[in-house]
Amino acid sequence: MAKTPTTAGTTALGDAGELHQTASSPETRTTTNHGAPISDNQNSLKAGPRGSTLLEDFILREKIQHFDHERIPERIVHARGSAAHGFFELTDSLADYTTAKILTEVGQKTELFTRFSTVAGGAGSVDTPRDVRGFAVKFYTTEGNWDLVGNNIPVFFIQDAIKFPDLIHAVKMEADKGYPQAASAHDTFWDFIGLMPESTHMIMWAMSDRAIPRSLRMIEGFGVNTFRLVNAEGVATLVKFHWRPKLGTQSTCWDEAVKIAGADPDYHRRDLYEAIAQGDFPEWEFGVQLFTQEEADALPFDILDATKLVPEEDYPIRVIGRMVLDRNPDNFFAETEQAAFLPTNIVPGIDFSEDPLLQGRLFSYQDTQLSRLGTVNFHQIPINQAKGCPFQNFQRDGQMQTQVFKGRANYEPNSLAEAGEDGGPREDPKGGFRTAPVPVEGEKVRLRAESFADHYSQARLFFQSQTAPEQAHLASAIVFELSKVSLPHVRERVLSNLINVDETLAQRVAEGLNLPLPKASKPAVAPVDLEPSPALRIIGKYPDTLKGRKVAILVADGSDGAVVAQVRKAVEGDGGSVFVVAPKIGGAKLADGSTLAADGQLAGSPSVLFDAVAIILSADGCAQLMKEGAAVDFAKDAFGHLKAVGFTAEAQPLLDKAGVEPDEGVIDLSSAADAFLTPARTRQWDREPKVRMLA
Ligand code: HDE
Repeated sequence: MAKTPTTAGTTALGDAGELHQTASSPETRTTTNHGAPISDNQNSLKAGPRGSTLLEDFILREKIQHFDHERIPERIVHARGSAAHGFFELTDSLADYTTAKILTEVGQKTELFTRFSTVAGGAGSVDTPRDVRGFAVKFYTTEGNWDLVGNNIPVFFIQDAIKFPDLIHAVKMEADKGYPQAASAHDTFWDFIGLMPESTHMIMWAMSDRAIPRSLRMIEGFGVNTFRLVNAEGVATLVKFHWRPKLGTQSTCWDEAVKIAGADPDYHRRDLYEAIAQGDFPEWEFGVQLFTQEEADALPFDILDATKLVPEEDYPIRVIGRMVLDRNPDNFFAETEQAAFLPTNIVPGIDFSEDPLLQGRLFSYQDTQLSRLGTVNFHQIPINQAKGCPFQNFQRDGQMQTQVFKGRANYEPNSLAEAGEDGGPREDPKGGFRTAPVPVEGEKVRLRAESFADHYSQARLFFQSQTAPEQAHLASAIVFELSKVSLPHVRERVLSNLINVDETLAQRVAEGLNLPLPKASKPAVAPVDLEPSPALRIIGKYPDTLKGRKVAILVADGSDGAVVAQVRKAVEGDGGSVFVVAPKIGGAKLADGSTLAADGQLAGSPSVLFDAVAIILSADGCAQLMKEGAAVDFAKDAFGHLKAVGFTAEAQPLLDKAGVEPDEGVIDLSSAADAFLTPARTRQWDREPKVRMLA
């Protein structure tokens, strides 16, 4: 509809000031990217009030053009991620082993930026698929940036970088179909895995509960590849890096993770952001396993093989520091998206190993940033800049150069200083990065060392080290994944390989698929039994508090406020947080006539989002909620996902309808509210056989 022009260039509707705020001073006004002030950010320039729009409108063109180019290519792997700023504090010096200041100056706090990610899904995929989690830390040290680009699983699928593109092509959505997104449960992934026995150990981890974490605050981190530390005498020590979460390693149930994907696709991102925003800062211990070359040579596998781990029981982790994440990014794109992690970002005193997976990584990350961030100058983006120290050299120009260099010294050697000019930076033979003098020998060959040939012993070690429920979850996960595989020969090959891991596991998976067990495949090296490693379990290692855990209290009109207050006090007293769920967001009218505001509406706050639930209802409230599917599911899922369910006696009919049966995790809240805390701190593993048929 035509609008009446009021002044030239504006209309009654668009007249700045009528419908929106305008600038009150030059400091607050909107400008173009080149600084010209904008008078009207609501209307394009037209030939008359009803158009056409004029090509002359540089403000419109600049704004639309910038928008058109807002997206950059997403990471080819690890596209979906969430990050935070924080610091590292050294508590124990490794001065005997390294000159790196970050590992020798006790008490020193180093700024860092940590990005967690899933691997297979795109940037817009969900947070809770079954997947490995990336755990990438950029330390802004005083000797340059050190990036420890790790995962939440200590081993990897392949031994040589040359297989990486194949692995990733196989796991990503299938090339012809464009699905499945963020899922390994499909033909091409399992086809590759079946043909690549070296991946079997990692498959054990990826099918375990570690691949469906409860929170990014509750995952372990591993450098995976072996590195070296180099001391002042030039002596090198082999090292593996570890992160251990203060909140313990905690996971979801598989069917719960699937439901969370729908209920809150940003479940992990939100959890991390909110925890930090509330001052509940996630924290990890940092530890190392150290080996001399002789010790490494004596191990029954090759320390350069990234499909192997060194059991903690044999080489304990020495905790030397801590990481605290205490600040959310201000801008997701500028920081989290543009962060470029590079295993080649290393500092004097730390060095690489010859691990052929790591060697390929040393090329890949630098290279991929060029297509993703578009220029060799990506190190100048604020999040990537070396903040702990100056950076200077004679590299010049390139797209998006932001540094304005002075003088003419842009080459080396130069003698300009002799003429009183600035001659620029120089190499530092003493303090500069030096590669450890590791001997190398041999002919040029495309071969895999024989010491890499045992693909099954550690897969067996992992499976046999798990508790019974964890073994059942692992077997069921493989059944789930192979049930999504449509090619019978692919399923069969995986089963043949699994026999080499553990015959009972293969048998359970075969039964879960209702398929006969084929003959075992022939391993390159016969697997051996190793001493079980309890450190590889998760169950039994939950911390003994509600710290980091979230309890939902379901209320409706007529609920007893005193019981709500009691539960809140107990939960918060134990370090947990409370989230009130009510049928309506405005809250519920309690028995005493007061209104309790809700944190979430029932339909949008299913129990899968919480660690335990307290269902506090009056008889009337219960009668109403019996007719609400979301309420029945709330109780049913909490029970099914092995959570503590606290309830008032009046809520019993809802529990009956939901199939909640009495057990040690189902607590009448009229008993001491504290009785609810013990089961709320963990999951009720004993309940599982009642609610789920596991392989
Ligand atoms: Fe990566 N990996 N990777 N990777 N990786 C990338 O680099 C690659 C591997 C890991 O939050 C890419 O900047 C090769 C192991 C993390 O931004 C790319 C090989 C481990 C992240 C790349 C591996 C990792 C990446 C894609 C086999 C655990 C996300 C975007 C030799 C130790 C970092 C990017 C972030 C990202 C290559 C194997 C961890 C393509 C070639 C093993 C946490 O360069």
